[in-house]
Amino acid sequence: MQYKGMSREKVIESLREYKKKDLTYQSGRILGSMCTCPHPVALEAYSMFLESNLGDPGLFPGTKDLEDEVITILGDMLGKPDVHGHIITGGTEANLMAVRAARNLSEIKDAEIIVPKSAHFSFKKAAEMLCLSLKEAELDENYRVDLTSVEDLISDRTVAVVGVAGTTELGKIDPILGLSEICMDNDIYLHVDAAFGGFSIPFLRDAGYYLPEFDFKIPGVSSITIDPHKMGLAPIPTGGILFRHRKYLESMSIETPYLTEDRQSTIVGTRTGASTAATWALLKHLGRDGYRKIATRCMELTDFLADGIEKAGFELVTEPELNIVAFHSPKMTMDEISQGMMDKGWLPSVSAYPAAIRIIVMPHIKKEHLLKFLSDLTDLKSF
Ligand code: 0PR
Repeated sequence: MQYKGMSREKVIESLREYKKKDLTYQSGRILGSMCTCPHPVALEAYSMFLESNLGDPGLFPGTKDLEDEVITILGDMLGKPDVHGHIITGGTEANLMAVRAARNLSEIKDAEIIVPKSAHFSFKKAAEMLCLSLKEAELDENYRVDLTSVEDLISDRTVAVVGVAGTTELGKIDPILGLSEICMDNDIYLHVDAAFGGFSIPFLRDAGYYLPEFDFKIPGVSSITIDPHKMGLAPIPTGGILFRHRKYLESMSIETPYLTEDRQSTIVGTRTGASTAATWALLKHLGRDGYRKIATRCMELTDFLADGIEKAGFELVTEPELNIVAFHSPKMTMDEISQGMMDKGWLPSVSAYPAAIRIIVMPHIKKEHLLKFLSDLTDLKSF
């Protein structure tokens, strides 16, 4: 570290240089991210609460009230206003908390969890940290978890089953109702990872899209991950974890002797209140109607893009269910498509299963960006 400090001007000027190297959402070049430009109201709220720490809520009772309200509103959005949970750093921490609660409440030794093959890699981290074995259930022809495969994997060591509402690679919604029946029959904890779909499925259903139920209205669902920093338009880091019963949070609470709360269930200790304030502001400012408009616009652009991709001679891997389009070509390899598009300034995201180029049509994507992308893709085909 240098001995003498730099002037404020020099610091900011240097930071601007670093920032220039970053891509921006506004440019329309970020096509494979689940994050987006935070909404201006969220930014204003975030900056008001920068010093607030929900790790010591007695010092920040106003922020704690905001968190309680946010959890109730999210619970209401997902079929159960009287849920218990926290605003945390993101989907990884939420999934880790859910699996931890399931493990802690069970007496089983050498416990196992069952996740679909399409589950996010955060479950691998969770299994490793919590010393659990991870079993992967097969998918059906529509890339949703196969219920028979889940049933076959269940053993007397299974402590949790996971279903995904909006898979990372294809945006598919697993049959949560079927998983709930299996879990209730076997008395197993069911966690739904709606990190991506949680802020769009309820609103698309309002708009008349035919999408299945996935939330607490289904009786076997024990917990749900829902990330405001994805389709919720909140700044990073903002995740959410909701539990049906308080006992799940209590199962992992640790005594905190000198803080203003007696026990803490979150993994992170010092925890920003700014994310909570931003989420509260968004829920109040946009309301159900605002989120419905955002989700519907993303779906309209998704359909436009999917149509254009087919017209350009490429093949969709599957019909989009949420705002993710995945495609490949019968004539070009994935490397050829990916390199060709990179040469034109795009940074395509390549999914592993199935191998495909994947575009997530987030709220920062405009029609003009997609027109340019489609024109470059069509050019690629003519080589
Ligand atoms: N669950 C699901 C279904 C997810 O898709 C993700 C992340 C997570 C959990 C974990 O969430 P956090 O990353 O908030 O912990 N999905 C994206 C992914 O890993 C996240 C992402 C975001 C990736 C922006 C790239 C990017 O530029 O692919």
